Order: sequence, then structure tokens, then C-alpha cells
Amino acid sequence: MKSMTREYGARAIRLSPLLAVLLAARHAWADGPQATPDIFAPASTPAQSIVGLSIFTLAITGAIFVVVGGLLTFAIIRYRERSTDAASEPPQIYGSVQVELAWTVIPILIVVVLFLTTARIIFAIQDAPEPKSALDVTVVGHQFWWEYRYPKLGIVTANELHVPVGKATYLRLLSADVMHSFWVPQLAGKTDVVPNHPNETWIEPQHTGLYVGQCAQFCGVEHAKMLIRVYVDTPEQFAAWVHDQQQPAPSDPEVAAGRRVFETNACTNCHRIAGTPARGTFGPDLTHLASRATLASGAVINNPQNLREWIKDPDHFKEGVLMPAMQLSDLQIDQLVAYLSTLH
Ligand code: HEC
Ligand SMILES: [Cu+2]
Repeated sequence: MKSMTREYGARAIRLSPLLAVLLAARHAWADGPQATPDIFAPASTPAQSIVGLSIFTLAITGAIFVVVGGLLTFAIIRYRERSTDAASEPPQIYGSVQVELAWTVIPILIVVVLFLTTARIIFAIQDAPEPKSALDVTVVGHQFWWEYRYPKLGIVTANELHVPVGKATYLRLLSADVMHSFWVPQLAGKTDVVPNHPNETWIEPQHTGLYVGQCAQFCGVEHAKMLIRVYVDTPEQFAAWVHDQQQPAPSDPEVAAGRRVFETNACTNCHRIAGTPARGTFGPDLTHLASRATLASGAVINNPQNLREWIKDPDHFKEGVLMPAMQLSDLQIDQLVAYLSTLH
């Protein structure tokens, strides 16, 4: 985390000192495993067009700023009041057709250019036809976590999306409750997730790696910890991940006690574990919980201590979360953690 702060800090200093201060402040507040995405390092097709457009717009508006600011500074210094000035007002000039035409027509042209360039990119992204080879994923926003369904592959998982590199993935965005917004800046633009109104977006990543994002629509108290992690895998890694996810949950006789605690408590009403009677859909699918790097939509690292803490009191990590503290004994929690840790 520290070295990452330094890395982003160094890059940002080149951009602007103010941005560096903002980024450093964001890192100081963040206490979860989430890093700040570098919006100037796109890794997927729509994000690249968006960054290109942003830089073009910044260049034009930057040039306007330099010209206007320069003229203003020049006028302030060159024509400032001097003690040798006559006491009367300078000559007042009214109505110059040339000057007025220039400052009307030039801004209109600039706005037209910016408008047309933006419209072209919006339509290029929105109307891109879905290739036959594309991977389909249904993303369901929940207060305060993400469900990912791969309808053609028969996979259901949560919070950590896996996609293959170099291939288009089409995301169908649905909401189970309120409005959310799906935003992974290095992969694509922001798309709202609206109840009863399916939206679509797509990504085509060119580099493997982990790309982070977050729900960008205030959706309730724990909106800030509704983080997104997208793993862009090599085709081999992705195929192996798909194969693992398609298996039912492992059933290790050594952790039968924990499994019994799970199956005899209300956990089963909210969570599904494939291959067991647990079929709840209100909370994340736990079939392969141990294969995920984080818990609770990226709020904390997935390890036995955090898992224990989470089951004992989910509010501890995510205040206002929609999973209740189940009032289990320490022994029951230990058994549960042992069981859940085997769900690779
Ligand atoms: C009333 C429904 C409900 C019950 C009962 C419930 N949970 Fe949850 N659980 C949730 C919700 C909702 C989340 C998602 C929380 C979030 O990230 O905002 C969750 C998240 C989790 C997670 C983290 C999953 C992930 O991928 O991040 C684990 C582990 C978990 N629950 C275990 C349990 C266990 C064990 C029990 C029983 C002792 C249990 N839950 C009972 C609703 C429930
Ligand atoms: Cu949200």
C-alpha cells in the first residue's frame, strides 16, 4: 500500500501538485485493500477512447486558458494605472463588428468541435455490435455488493469479476434493489444500474491484471464500501478459473461440524453453496468463497481472522450492512470459519 502511494504520488506530481495532494489524501482515508485506479492508464478499448477524448478536451481548454490568462495578465500589467496617467477616463470604444464576430464565432466553432468529437466517441462505444465470441456476464447490483452471473457457463459468483484478456466481455447491468452505478475507470465509462431497466456496457481489456472500481451512485449507508474488482486473466488462467467455479463446493469431512452450523442456521436463507441445501440469494454465493481475495465487496482481505470478525459482527467492517450478527458461540464461529476456508 505504501509503495503504491508513492508510485501514484510520483505520477501525479508530474500531472499537477493539486492532484497529488488529492490522491495522497484519498490514500490516507482508505483503510481497505482497494488501491486508487489510475485514470490515465486505460487498459481496455472503451476506456482508451474516453481517455483520448479527455486529453483532447483538456488540450483545447488548456490552450484557451493559456491564451485568455496570458492576455489578461498582459493587460493588467501593461495597462495598469500609473502616476503619470491623466486624471480623465481613457477613450470609451463601442461596437466593433470584427471583434464581436471573432469572440462569437471562435467559441461556437470550438464548442461544435468538442460536441462532435464527444458524440462520435459516445456512439462508437454505445453502438459497437457484440461480437459472436464475446463473453456474456450479468451484473446485479445489491445493497452493498455485486453479483456476477455467467449465463452460458453456469457460474454465479460475487464481488470479483474474472474476464479473459484480449476478448470482448458484454455486461448486462441489473439491480436487485436501488440504483447503483458500475464504474471501473481503466476498463470503461460509468454505467448506471437501474431497477427494472437493464443497461449494457462492454469492455475489451488488452492487459492482464487487477482493475478496481466502485459503485458510483449513492445507494445507501455502505455505498462507499461497494467496491469492484475485475481480474483480467490470460486465456489459460480464465479457463482454469471457469473450470473451478463450475464445480460444486468441496465437501471435506474434517469440517463437517462447521458445515452443520451453516446448514442449521439462517445462513442458508441468504446464501447459496452449490451441492448443499443452502439456496439463499439475498447475499453473495459462497460456493467458492475461499477463491476470492476479499470479503464483503472488497471491504477487507479474505483471511481467517477477517472472516471470523465478519461472521461475529458484519457491522464491524461495514456499518449498516444487510447481514445480521448471528449471535453464534465462539466455538460455532471457529467451526464455520474452518468450513468456509475450505470452499476453494
Ligand atoms: C439476512 C440475510 C443474511 C444472513 C442470515 C446471513 N448473511 Fe451473510 N451476507 C448477507 C449479505 C447481504 C452479505 C453481503 C454484505 C455486503 O458485502 O454488503 C453477506 C456476506 C457474507 C459473507 C461475505 C461474502 C463475500 O463474498 O464477500 C460471508 C462469508 C457470509 N455472509 C457468511 C454468512 C454466514 C456464515 C452466515 C450464518 C452464520 C450468514 N452469512 C448469514 C446476508 C446474510
Ligand atoms: Cu451501490
